[in-house]
Amino acid sequence: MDDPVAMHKTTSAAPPQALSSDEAGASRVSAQDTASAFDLVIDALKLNGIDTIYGLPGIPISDLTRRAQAAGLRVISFRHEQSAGYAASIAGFMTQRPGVCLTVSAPGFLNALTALANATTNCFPMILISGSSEREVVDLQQGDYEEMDQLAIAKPLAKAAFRVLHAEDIGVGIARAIRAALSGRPGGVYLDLPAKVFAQTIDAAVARQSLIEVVDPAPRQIPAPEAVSRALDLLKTAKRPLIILGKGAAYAQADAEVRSLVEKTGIPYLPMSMAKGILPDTHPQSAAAARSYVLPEADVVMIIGGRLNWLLSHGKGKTWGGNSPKEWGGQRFIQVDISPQEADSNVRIDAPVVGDIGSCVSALLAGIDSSWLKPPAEWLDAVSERRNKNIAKMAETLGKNPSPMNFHSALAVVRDIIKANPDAILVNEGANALDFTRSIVDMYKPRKRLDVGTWGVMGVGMGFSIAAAVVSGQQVIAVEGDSAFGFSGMEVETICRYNLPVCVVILNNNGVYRGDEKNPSGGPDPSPMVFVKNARYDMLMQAFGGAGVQVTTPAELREAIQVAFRSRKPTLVNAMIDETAGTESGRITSLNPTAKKK
Ligand SMILES: Cc1ncc(C[n+]2csc(CCOP(=O)(O)OP(=O)(O)O)c2C)c(N)n1
Ligand SMILES: [Mg+2]
Repeated sequence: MDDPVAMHKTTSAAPPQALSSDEAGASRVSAQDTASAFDLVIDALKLNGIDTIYGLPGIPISDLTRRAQAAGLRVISFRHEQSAGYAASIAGFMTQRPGVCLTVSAPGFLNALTALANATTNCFPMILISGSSEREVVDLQQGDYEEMDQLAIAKPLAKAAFRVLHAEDIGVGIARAIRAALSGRPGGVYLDLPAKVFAQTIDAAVARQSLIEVVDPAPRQIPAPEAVSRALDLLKTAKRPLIILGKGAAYAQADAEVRSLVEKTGIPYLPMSMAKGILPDTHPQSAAAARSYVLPEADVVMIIGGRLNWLLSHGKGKTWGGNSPKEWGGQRFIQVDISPQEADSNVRIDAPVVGDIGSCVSALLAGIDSSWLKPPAEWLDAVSERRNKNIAKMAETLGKNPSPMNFHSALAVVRDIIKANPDAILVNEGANALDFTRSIVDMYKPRKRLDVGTWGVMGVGMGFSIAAAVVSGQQVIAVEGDSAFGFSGMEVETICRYNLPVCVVILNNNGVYRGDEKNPSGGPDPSPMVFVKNARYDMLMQAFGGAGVQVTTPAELREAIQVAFRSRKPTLVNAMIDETAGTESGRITSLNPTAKKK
């Protein structure tokens, strides 16, 4: 790396529009040089190992994007800030370094705010840096260009929010943002940089002094020994134990330890969506295909890096064997989590183990020796029986080749492709397009499945795909509902511009959930649930020089994806799916309020 604290030479408060290659270098500073706020931001990021900015330029940050690129940072410039924000957040999840998103003031900031809030909700480390207007004018509400009190608006949606008013505080501001994003439970952080700051220059020696290389930004948190013993004691009493792996376990990158814990205890496990692949989904202890059996039947449940939120029916109700939606099923819970506030959020946690997942799992493993008894055979056999039955049933469904193609026959192809290319990253959003992909497509490696997460948010698709390709260099396949794709579809231009190995597969059923709905009034407008029939999304990719293919059969779909993977060319496969094949809201129909029927 270049000398990270070396400042770039600046001559005036209004920086030049383009940097000469001479100015791009970072280590030609003499004692009388000054440093601009732009330089300080760039050097503070570089000093902390941040090598990519996801953003969208404009006043007051255009020159920051140019200078960052000149200084060797990778700057990925998007068509909409929301996609840039989602990209930054998933880069944070994949790398354990905060993903940085850079936007202009008010509207640009607001466009990225959804992604910041989503990052906080999903515990992805991200820093949103936005330029902002004159403090004095904003506070008196005098109507500045893009006036908005951004810090106040970001605060309730972010894990932390900071503002820097003086160039010499940029080092501290970025250090605080990095620590806040990464330490403890990760989340989204907002950093407000008013335009006036960018115009400042300070003495280079002062600037150099002001930068902070953050030491140990995500310190290990070792669990208390008594908490570990309490958990192991409870686990030993179990007749029907179950382990649930959440995406926190994937984030922790403690893959070998988690696998070892599952295998040494012999306990069946369920991976949450983004935890798929920590152990291969084909692992004999995976109970994913017997989910509706193991949740109500388990007596002791150890949840690792996951939350008992709606995705797990709040740990109670019929899913867990309770007689009514509020009734507990009687399970006893061990919860391994980085946050001491997580336990008891929904049901009683008998054994909370608080610490970082790697340290907690290692501590649990240390208490498991060769005398550890595997769960009773009766339980393991019962789980296996359900699992094998459901897998056989699924194989039968996947073996069919209906015309028109449906979700199953299309996803059987994607399943084979991922099996043959386990390093490929699968991005996934939609309703039916999401739920069927999650249950049909097995993952073999950790952090390869990136999806709508805790909120079930649409619009992450292209941002996640771009960041996944940028961060990993691996082939990306984005399986998208046609509605889901629409939220970020214009980013196919970004994919083409950076020539990224992204293959977008749209499961096109002409609408939200289904494409066959009619206007109930009989009027000329289409139903709110449907789109233009047989839309040619493939031509959108062609417009920017990528490959666009329309397919109607599994064989054509297979060929199109294989060509995309071989060429690593930006590709969009428009896969036409039976428009009657989906169900309302996919698997979460029950959450959709409808007027009570008489
Ligand atoms: C930001 C956002 N807006 C709206 C929704 C509501 N919603 C959930 S799934 C979905 C689209 C489902 O259609 P599609 O992506 O085509 O999937 P399909 O079920 O048709 O396969 C929508 C709009 C959402 N989850 N997030
Ligand atoms: Mg659809």
